Amino acid sequence: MITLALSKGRIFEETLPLLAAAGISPLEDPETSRRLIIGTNRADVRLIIVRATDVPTYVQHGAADLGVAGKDVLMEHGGEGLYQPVDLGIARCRMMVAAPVGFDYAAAVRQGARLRVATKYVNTARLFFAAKGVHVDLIKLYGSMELAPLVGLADVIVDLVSTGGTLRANNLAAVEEIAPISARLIVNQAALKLKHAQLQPIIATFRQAAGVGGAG
Ligand code: PRT
Ligand code: MG
Repeated sequence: MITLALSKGRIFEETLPLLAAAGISPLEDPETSRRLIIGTNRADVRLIIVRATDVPTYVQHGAADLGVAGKDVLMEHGGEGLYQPVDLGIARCRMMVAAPVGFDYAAAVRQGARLRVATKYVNTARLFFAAKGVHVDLIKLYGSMELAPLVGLADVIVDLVSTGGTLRANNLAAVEEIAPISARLIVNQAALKLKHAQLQPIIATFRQAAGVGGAG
């Protein structure tokens, strides 16, 4: 049995064409089904539906052989025990530092000001600002980071930006890019050896399908 960990929403939707290319189609839609284990047309392949941030954990411990996870999630997790063979080029966005319109971020950095940073990506933010030599107080949030600077909880946020609509709607602006983000195929390192014959064709098909899509 091969187990693939996916999260609902954009990761699931954008992985469907890649699964189709590998001849795999889910028997249920996770958006409407309450099942967390979903069978496929292939008796030897099943999907498990977990939170986006939990995908690397399931794969790292071998509870799933494969998974699809955002680069943001992987940077924060650390990627330990994971093989990352393919940049799938899906669920693209950018990880950015954003601040209220009018906040002089460059001046604050130049003057060595201590910045209050609200984010769910505390590990990534810590490394990023440490490398710049900027002193930060990190404030861990689990969602709606955009609110924090508006009510005085933080000076800036570290969050994902796609269209920029959410920042604009909250009178915030991106001030620095941390990394371009896309989703990666991740594989448990032990499974890659033990189930090589079963996993290799799926990995190869995902690589090819991602390439055909102009990404990867
Ligand atoms: O939503 P939930 O709390 O259940 O979990 P999640 O947010 O971890 O999952 P999901 O499905 O929202 O995101 C899964 C993955 O999609 C992330 O890990 C990213 O790799 C990727 N991705 C791509 C995004 C975005 N684009 C994105 N725009 N994830 C989140 N966003 C959010 C962003 O955080 C911000 O709140 O969308 C908002 C900004 O979008 P724009 O278009 O207004 O700029
Ligand atoms: Mg989300």
